Amino acid sequence: MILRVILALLIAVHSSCQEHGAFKVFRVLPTTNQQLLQMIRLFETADTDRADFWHAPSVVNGTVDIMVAPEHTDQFRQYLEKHGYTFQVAIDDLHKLLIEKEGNLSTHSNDDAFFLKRLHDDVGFHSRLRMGEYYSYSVLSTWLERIAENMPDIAKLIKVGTTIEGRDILGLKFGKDTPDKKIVVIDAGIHAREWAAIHTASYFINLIVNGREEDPQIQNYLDNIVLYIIPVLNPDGYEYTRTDKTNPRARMWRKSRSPKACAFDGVRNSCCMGVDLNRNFDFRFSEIGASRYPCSEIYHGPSAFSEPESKAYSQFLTSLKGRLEAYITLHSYSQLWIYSYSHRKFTYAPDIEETRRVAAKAVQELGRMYGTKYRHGTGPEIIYAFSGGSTDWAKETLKIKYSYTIELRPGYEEWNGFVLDKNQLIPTAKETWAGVTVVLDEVTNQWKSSRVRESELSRLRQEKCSDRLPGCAYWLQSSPNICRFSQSTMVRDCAKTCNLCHMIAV
Ligand code: 0X9
Ligand code: ZN
Repeated sequence: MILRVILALLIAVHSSCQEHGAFKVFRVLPTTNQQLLQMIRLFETADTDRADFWHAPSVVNGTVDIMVAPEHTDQFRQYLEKHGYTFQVAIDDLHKLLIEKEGNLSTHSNDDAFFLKRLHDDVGFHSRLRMGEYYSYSVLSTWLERIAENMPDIAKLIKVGTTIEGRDILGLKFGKDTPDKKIVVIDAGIHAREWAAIHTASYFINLIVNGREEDPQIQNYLDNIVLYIIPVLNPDGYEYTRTDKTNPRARMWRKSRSPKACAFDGVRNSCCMGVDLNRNFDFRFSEIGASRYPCSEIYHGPSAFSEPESKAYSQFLTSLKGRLEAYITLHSYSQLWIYSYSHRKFTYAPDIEETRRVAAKAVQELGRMYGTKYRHGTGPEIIYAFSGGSTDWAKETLKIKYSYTIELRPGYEEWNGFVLDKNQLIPTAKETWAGVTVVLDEVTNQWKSSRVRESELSRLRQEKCSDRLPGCAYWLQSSPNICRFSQSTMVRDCAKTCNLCHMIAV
């Protein structure tokens, strides 16, 4: 009898393991050009449900990590062997690893209820969210709403748009807006599984809201720039990754949750949900490093800005055109500070020197905190080429001075990059903030010195402003429009009488 019970238990445990399955992560090393091209082709055509690439294949002898579903691991191994790949199994049981790493993190609805209660606590509003944890989108949204309600002098709630499943894409706008101030936008979570990025953006909000009184640097930003932070650009995808936090299929979801689309791949007609929103921007749409197959995790969607999330976001960024000085998007992982352009090697915007200078400084500053090593460069130079991303679109279309993609910890070679150790979450956010402040300081200081220059110029102009000829008052009386119609002559001869001091060359 006892034996039968044990046996039944063993079968139950075994089948429950089978259910979640032994998802494996293969580390593959393409050693020839042919193998690299084959991997790229697989990356662009593979069904995410079978083989989910954690990195795009980029160079010969560069490793590629691929998560493979339990029912396909044997077949995949045979495929690698048949084509002579060098490979190893980097993670033998991803489900088990997720339980170990994230199993006890607060991602449950009970915790949500606890935090929602706390955010609405009648004793008083608690703006401080405990960091080092992950929160549901509903907790994060309520938190943002409550900050805006309770601190209207420093933060305003903004709604960027609505997702395909009807969620509001929310963010906060910090700093008093005046038309001459420069704007910086920071976002995260365009890729659902990159939780460390969402945590980092939330950390920034927490820091600004709760640290501003002790930190003169933050106060300086609040006084001199307008800063938008949108912590989750793809909330549908994020919520999906939380549905079953130890099931790799859910937790490792990357795309949005748009309805199924189908395409014939030469063998069968495959239909899948979701679009990679960072392939859906109107920058060389679908040209490279993106896929036309809906089951691929880099599916670019039917057309540029076909998705409500990317469309709304592009409209939001466009509405800031002219004042938008920096745009930073947080991703994970690989420890990279990336700038434009991503579609081809050695292709830059005209202000590349300045872009590079600030990136180098940011990476240096970031590393000073814990010694974390970042590399900087354009995508194709340091990782891989792709098109349709938000920063390239913003750089080209909106002519933003500083447009950066940051790939957070851990480094490229880590074996479980999307599942960051819990104790690394806060350090990751802290060091990233140190890097980001380099960009914020540039924007703030440049604006301040341009204001000083402006006021110095206007003082000089007032000093120099006079009439060169004696008849100015008489001319103005007899032809009231003369200042406007003969402006350049009048700036030279009658600047004072015509009120044209601001046009004097100094
Ligand atoms: O591929 C992406 O969309 C981003 N990387 S991620 O691993 N987070 O998915 C951005 C890639 C950065 N830029 C280039 N590779 N050019
Ligand atoms: Zn990403």
